[in-house]
Amino acid sequence: MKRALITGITGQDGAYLAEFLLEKGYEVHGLKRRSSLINTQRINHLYEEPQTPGRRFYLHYGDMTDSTNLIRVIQEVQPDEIYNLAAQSHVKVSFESPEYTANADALGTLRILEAIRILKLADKTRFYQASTSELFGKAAEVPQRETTPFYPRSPYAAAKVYAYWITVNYREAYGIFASNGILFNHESPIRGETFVTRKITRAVARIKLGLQEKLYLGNLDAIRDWGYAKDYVRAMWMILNHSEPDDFVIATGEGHSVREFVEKAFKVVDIEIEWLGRGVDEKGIDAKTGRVLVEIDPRYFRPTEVDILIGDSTKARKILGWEPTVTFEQLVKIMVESDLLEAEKELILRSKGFAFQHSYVD
Ligand code: NDP
Ligand code: GDR
Repeated sequence: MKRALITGITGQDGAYLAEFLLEKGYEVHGLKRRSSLINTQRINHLYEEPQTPGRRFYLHYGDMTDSTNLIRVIQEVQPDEIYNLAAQSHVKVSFESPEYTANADALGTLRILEAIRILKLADKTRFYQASTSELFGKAAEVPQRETTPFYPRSPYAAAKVYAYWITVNYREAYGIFASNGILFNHESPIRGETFVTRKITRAVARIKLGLQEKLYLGNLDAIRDWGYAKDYVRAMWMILNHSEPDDFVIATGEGHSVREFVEKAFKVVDIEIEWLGRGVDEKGIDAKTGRVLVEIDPRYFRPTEVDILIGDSTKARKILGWEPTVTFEQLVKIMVESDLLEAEKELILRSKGFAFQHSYVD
């Protein structure tokens, strides 16, 4: 039985990857940081009692900023594969917490690679690094491929550039099977609520059911290549189980603006959006009623923006045989429908007189 260690197991990708590896018969270990509130919502369905015979799912307390803890967990687990998904992953937040982002995202990656080296696991343990299309930033070409030069545009992206190169360096210097998956944006019903896709689908569902008035957004012109997270965790496994360590772009090859995402999401609930005005005065109105549903709030603008990311994943398609299975339209529909169910739950709670605590989503 293969043993995998996933850092960031409580996040979107960590949860889907854990499910995927358990289905493949792996023993799965996850690194979870201590939190004052429960942070395992995405993986609670995978939990096994410690007494369960043939148990294959384990969690370990840990943090990417704590070397000794990482060394101890890796020593205990002796993993065949490490998927390094833990990160302060929000681009806008990285401008507020640049030093922490560098510590967790850049040095955190180094700490794991060093642990593999110190524990003499270089011949046993394969290492996957969660690299990102944000490496390309203000890219010199569209679409972006493995050979496109990096031009990071945020503290997050700069930290991930370090993580990318230290992964390549440990592969070349110490012969570790270490690979980068350069993944473009990927989304799902369990995407964090402050990323733009989930913020939109959640708001559309709540507006449709009368729980919310408006959606405030930043730059509507940004173009992203949005895929489905389950397709992307499969790519991570394919990258680590290839015969050679290598770096791969994973993307759908299709770009859409934030504005288009908004239109498509409202369409799922039969609302046609019309746009009026320009720049910060732009508004999205319900074409039938004239009600303003979308407004711009400059607080969501970034000091430096990434205008257009569209990936060319020809290399992964040819060498790994990876293909995405979910289209942009399907993705938007999957997310809106799931958020409609969440909004319905909220309505039921309210109708029964339970004061519903609105969660802080900014
Ligand atoms: P999430 O933000 O959903 O999850 C991040 C995970 O990292 C969470 O489990 C979080 O724990 C954990 N984490 C954060 N800081 C630390 C720390 N200091 N120590 C230990 N754990 C920590 O991200 P995604 O699942 O979307 O992304 C997974 C990885 O892939 C990230 O590295 C991200 O940067 C990268 N990536 C994501 C893309 C995407 O479109 N989703 C695209 C390309 C790359 P907690 O739950 O406690 O907060
Ligand atoms: P991104 O994702 O920065 O691409 O990073 P995000 O969804 O945060 O932003 C995408 C684009 O939408 C614009 N935008 C807004 N973004 C947010 N979050 N909130 C808003 O209100 C809003 N309005 C407009 C942004 O300016 C941006 O252009 C994600 C993360 O998962 C990273 O960890 C990962 O590496 C990259 O994707 C690939």
